[in-house]
Order: sequence, then structure tokens, then C-alpha cells
Amino acid sequence: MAKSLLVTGGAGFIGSNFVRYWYKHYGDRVVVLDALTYAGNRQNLAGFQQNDTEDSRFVFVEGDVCDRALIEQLLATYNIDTVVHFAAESHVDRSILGPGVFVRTNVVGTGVLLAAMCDRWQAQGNPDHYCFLQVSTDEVYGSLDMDAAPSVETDAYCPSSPYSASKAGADHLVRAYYKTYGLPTIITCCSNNYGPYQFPEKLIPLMCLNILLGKPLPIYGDGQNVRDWLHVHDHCSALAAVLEKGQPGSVYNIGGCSEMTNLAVVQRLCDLMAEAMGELLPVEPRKLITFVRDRPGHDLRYAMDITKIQRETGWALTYDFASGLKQTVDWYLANRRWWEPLLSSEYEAYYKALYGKTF
Ligand code: NAD
Ligand code: TDX
Repeated sequence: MAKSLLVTGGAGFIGSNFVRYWYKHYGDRVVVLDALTYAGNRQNLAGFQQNDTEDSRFVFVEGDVCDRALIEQLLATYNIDTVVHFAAESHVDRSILGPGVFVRTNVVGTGVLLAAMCDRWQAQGNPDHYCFLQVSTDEVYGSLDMDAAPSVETDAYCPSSPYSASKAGADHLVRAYYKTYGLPTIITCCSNNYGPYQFPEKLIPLMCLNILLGKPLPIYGDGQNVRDWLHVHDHCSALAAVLEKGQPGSVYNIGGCSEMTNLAVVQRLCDLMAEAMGELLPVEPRKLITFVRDRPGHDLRYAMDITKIQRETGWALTYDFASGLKQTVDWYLANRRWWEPLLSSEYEAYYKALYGKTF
């Protein structure tokens, strides 16, 4: 049966990759709702033409997930049965500089969407095929010791940053809507995504662009914190697998089985960029590596046990980190016209506030 999807945050990094993935593999209607904050970019969906007719397969609406009247109107107009909820403030460092908007968008916004979706679901007679998919993060489980087993879905939440606490709060609301009202919900917790269209504030694109521009490469603390890297395409296929075969009320971990220290990731990026650009780079990349003050509350390590999603849906990874990283570097090299406008005065102000005036 064809679905009608509301994709919140569909003009962001993962959301836009998901829209492209879904459009390619399924015939369903996709309605994107995005507030186009600094992280949202209509260019991420270039090629998707706006068409406002009710039978259109693609619709883009600029709006806020906290706007209950708008959400109700979209759910009714487009007969939405599936919400894929990406919209969020997503950057840990920004949450440390200013937590308020994280509470508003991530917690209140999720609450508004859930309430509107639940009302509609009940008004339609509690149909089984509805789904509210909450796209969450490995960070809700908190920091792991180096020798600890990867996080499993039954682990207690223990978030460290305002960002991860706001995602945890949202996840609790999602759980509550399943337990209290029976609304069919699924939560996915995934590790660090990388790939095309990621905003330059995040580790991998930030380092790529700084290497190109000859700017210092800021590594927090001693660079020994570990993240697990998941190619965004594999994340999208995992979300599709969960939408097709996941059990209502469940949580699924999604990871890339590619744990690395931050320093090792940046060194690898330096080498890839040097291979690709050679003498054209302003400074030899490894010479740009600079250790800076650690992020407050910096989680040491995240790692995901992905047995459950593999067993229940048959989903499998298709990217290994080495080739995925090379593809990503090549994408940033080929798409200067996409990223150059993002280095705006807003970005400069954020950069100065975080890294200091002289950095
Ligand atoms: P992103 O910051 O690139 O995109 C977020 C999008 O949400 C933007 O398009 C923005 O305009 C939109 N948005 C923000 N506030 C909004 C509001 N009030 N109303 C409507 N739209 C709003 O984020 P991303 O990296 O694509 O992450 C997407 C989701 O995946 C987030 O929920 C994030 O917590 C989660 N996640 C991300 C990662 C990662 O590595 N990037 C890992 C795990 C989980
Ligand atoms: O300049 C930097 N220097 C540095 O050492 C930046 C931006 C990051 N780091 C470190 C901090 C982290 O240990 O690199 C690691 C990755 O940092 P980010 O790219 O900011 O990602 P992270 O904080 O791990 O969170 C990401 O993964 C989980 C996403 O931003 C979240 O949305 C997601 O939930």
C-alpha cells in the first residue's frame, strides 16, 4: 500500500539524503516540512520541483514543527500516514553555546508533532499502518568506556550535552505516546553520519574545507575520543528497512561498525586531500592539525550494537569507511558552489564564538 510521508527537516543533511533515497526507491508522496534554519538549505533538494497540487509526489513547505495548526493542516491535506521526524537542532557545540532553541525544537517540536499525529490517528480509527519514526542518536546512551560493549537498545539513557538531553527528552515522549495511546511509533538511534550535503560545522566537512582554505584543523582535547561513522546512504536504507519491517513500539540501533579516534579521522582526511589536491593546497594538511580546548562534557566514545536491526529487518551495511570517506572528500571538492555560500556571516560569527577570534 502506498504511503504518504511527512518528512520533517527534509532540507537538512540526512533528511535531504533520505528524500532522495525514498524518491528513488518508492513511489510514495513525500511532503517536506522544514523551517530552513541556518542548517536547512533548499539547494539540498535541488532538482525536486515544488508542486502544490494535492496529488503531487513532492511538496515542500517552509514551516516550523512547533506550529500545531500548520501540522494539522498538512496531515489532513496530504492524508499523511507516516511521519519521518528529522527536524532538530543537531550540533552539540551550538547546544553548549545556546541550549534554549534545542529544548524548543527538539522537545517541544516533537511533542507538537506527536499530539497532532495521535489525534489524526485516533480520528481515523487507529489504523495499523500509521507510523511515527523518530530519528534519534547514539548520544542518548551517553559515553562508553574504551573497553565497554557497544550500546544495546535496552540500555538506560544517560545523555551528557543539552543536545543529547533534548533528543532523549523527545524520545521519552515518543515512547510515552506508544505506551499510553498505542500510537505506532519507532525510534532509531544512529551513530555519526557522514557524506554529501553535511553542513560544514560538523567534524568531517569542517576539516575538508579548512584544509582547502589553509585554516587550522581544531582537534578537541587529545583527539582520542572515538566515534562510529555511518555513511548517510546506509542510514537511509536502514530507515527504509525499519519503515518496512520494524515493530511498532521498538527502538533500533543503526551504526557503521567503523569506530575511529577523531585524530585518526582527521589524519586520514589530510592524506586523502593531499592525494587529491597535492601542490594546489595552500598548506600541507597535517601541518594544520591544532589541539584546542576540549568540548565541555565531551563524551569519550559511542558504539552501537546493530544486531537487532540486522536480525529483524535483514538490513546490511554497504559502505566501508575508507571508500565512503574518499567519496565524501571527492564530493566536497566537486561541489564548491554548494558549500561556499554556507560560509556566511552567521557561520563566521558562530565560528568565532566557538573557536576564538584568532582561529
Ligand atoms: P541538520 O542540522 O543538517 O538538519 C536539521 C534540519 O531541521 C534543517 O533542515 C533545519 O532547517 C530543520 N529544522 C530545524 N528546526 C526546525 C523547526 N523548528 N521546524 C522545522 N524544521 C526545522 O541535521 P542532520 O544532521 O540532518 O540530523 C537530522 C536528524 O538526525 C536530527 O534529528 C539529528 O538529531 C539526528 N541525528 C543526526 C546524526 C548526524 O550524525 N548528523 C546522527 C544521529 C542522529
Ligand atoms: O572542530 C571540531 N573538533 C573536534 O575535535 C569538531 C566540530 C568536532 N570535534 C570532535 C567532537 C566529536 O568527538 O569530533 C567528534 C565529532 O564531532 P561532531 O561532528 O560535532 O559530531 P558529534 O558531536 O559526535 O555529534 C554528531 O553525531 C551524533 C552529530 O552532530 C549529532 O547530530 C549526532 O546525534
